Amino acid sequence: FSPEEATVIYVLGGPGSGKGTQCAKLVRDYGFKHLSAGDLLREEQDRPGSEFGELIKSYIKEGQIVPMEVTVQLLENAMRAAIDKEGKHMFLIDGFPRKMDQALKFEEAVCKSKFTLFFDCPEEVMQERLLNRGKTSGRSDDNAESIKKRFKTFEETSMPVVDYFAKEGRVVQIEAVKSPDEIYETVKEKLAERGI
Ligand code: UP5
Ligand code: MG
Repeated sequence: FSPEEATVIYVLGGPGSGKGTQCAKLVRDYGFKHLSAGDLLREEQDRPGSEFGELIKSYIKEGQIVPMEVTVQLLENAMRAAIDKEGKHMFLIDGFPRKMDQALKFEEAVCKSKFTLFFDCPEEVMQERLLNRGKTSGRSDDNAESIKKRFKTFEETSMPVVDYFAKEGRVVQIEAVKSPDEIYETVKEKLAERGI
């Protein structure tokens, strides 16, 4: 994708930090196309005839990162469809890239991001949110055992991506402990500072 074709903002943060919640507000007010890598993987997992269904299922339950070829392809297809069918050019890519190889591959082969919105939240807070959501979400990874694995993967594998972009001055960090509306006020201010 050329820069005229697509503006990409990555949305990162630990499991339960509120990425999806904040993205929904941004879609409402700014007209971004929201692409959650996790949602795309869950859809692919449930798609009849998918050759990746079983693989995705086991990776998600174990809190592991699905091999990047699968995720990058799903994202690329979804971006192409949004441009062609909806005329959308501004993308919030939520929960991706969460491993260094994905980050380098996507930036080189698909589209360079404008910056990363990073939601910073302590594990205790995220854990409480996820266990609470688990009562009704039906998500296979919203249980204490999977949550623990997701936190470990986030610290070991995904934080290096955030650190890498931060070194380049391309991270907008937001404290994500207060209420969704309070956090969103900060998000809007920080986006305005970046000319959005
Ligand atoms: N909530 C939200 N904000 C709140 C607030 N300020 N105060 C109080 N409550 C708040 O929120 C989580 C819950 O908290 C909700 O109930 C919400 O109401 C409440 P949400 O906005 O959904 O947080 P989010 O950060 O989006 O949490 P999510 O669970 O989606 O994060 P994950 O990053 O764990 O999940 P994702 O779907 O991105 O990935 C799932 C799995 O897919 C990964 O573990 C991995 O196995 C796989 N994956 C890959 O392999 N590769 C990828 O590139 C991406 C995913
Ligand atoms: Mg999410």
